Amino acid sequence: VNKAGPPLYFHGYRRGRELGRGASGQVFVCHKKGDTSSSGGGYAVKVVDLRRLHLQPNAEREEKKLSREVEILTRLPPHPNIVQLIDTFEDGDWFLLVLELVGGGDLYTVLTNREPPRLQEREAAFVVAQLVEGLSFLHSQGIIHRDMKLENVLVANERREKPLVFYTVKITDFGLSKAIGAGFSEARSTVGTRPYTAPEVLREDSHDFSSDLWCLGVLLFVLLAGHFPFNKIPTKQDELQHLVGKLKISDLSKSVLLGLLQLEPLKRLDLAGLARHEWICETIMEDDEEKPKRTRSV
Ligand code: PIT
Repeated sequence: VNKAGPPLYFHGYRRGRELGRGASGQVFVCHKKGDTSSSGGGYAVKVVDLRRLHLQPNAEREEKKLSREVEILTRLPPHPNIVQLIDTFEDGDWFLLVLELVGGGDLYTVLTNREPPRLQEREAAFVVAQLVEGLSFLHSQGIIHRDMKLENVLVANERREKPLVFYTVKITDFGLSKAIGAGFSEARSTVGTRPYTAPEVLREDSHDFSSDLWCLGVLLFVLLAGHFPFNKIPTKQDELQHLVGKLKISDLSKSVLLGLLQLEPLKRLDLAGLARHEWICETIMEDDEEKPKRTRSV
């Protein structure tokens, strides 16, 4: 299928080196033709092979996912911790999403290139603080990401040799995201007539939002431990307590992890709680030599 590969040139862009590939497509660096700025500028382009997509047994679902992702990204105002969509094109058998270039690779790769494969607690706190910013913005826009994982957190490559405290991180891949509320075609249907609707049905939205925080808990566990907490979600909260308890990390880090890895969504730490948690506040406020210039533009 499409032996020639994705187009080298499209709508005034030239495709460059491959940045990565996922289930939904390949991502390349790309440049605007005639853009002579030598400042290392450029874009990323995600190319989706439409012929392959249409041949899949679940083609209809895949198409819907793609159009949902494009709809969400198109409507989302820019935010420093979200990868921005620049433009979309259809070119023959290819669908192209031109995105903001985030050149430092994803967190999964960053982690696997480390020995041992984990972050210092301080680095993790800076990463999570930015993910809280990004997720708070998404949730305020009625978007649940639903696929928060290391692969979907990109790192800006400002200074490779520095600890991660110096980098901006950005959330990407809205292929599984859900939009709730006004204006979206996938608006959640609350069944029933308002004054009669049961509280648990009304609460459903906040349950959904809190699922992003569970994922964030798993992500943070991997960042700090260097391995996944479990293959299958434990059935008892005690088991999670034990998994976190045996890590060689500070008590503050453990308390954040346990706050996020709550089986019961209503007991789970929320974004506001996380943002004002001592683990984040204290770390970010610490005034030492390593403190990055938070004001630097991205
Ligand atoms: C990079 C650098 C960059 C953007 C991306 C990856 C984008 C990844 C991506 C975007 C999607 C998606 C899956 C992956 O569904 O600047 O290494 O919209």
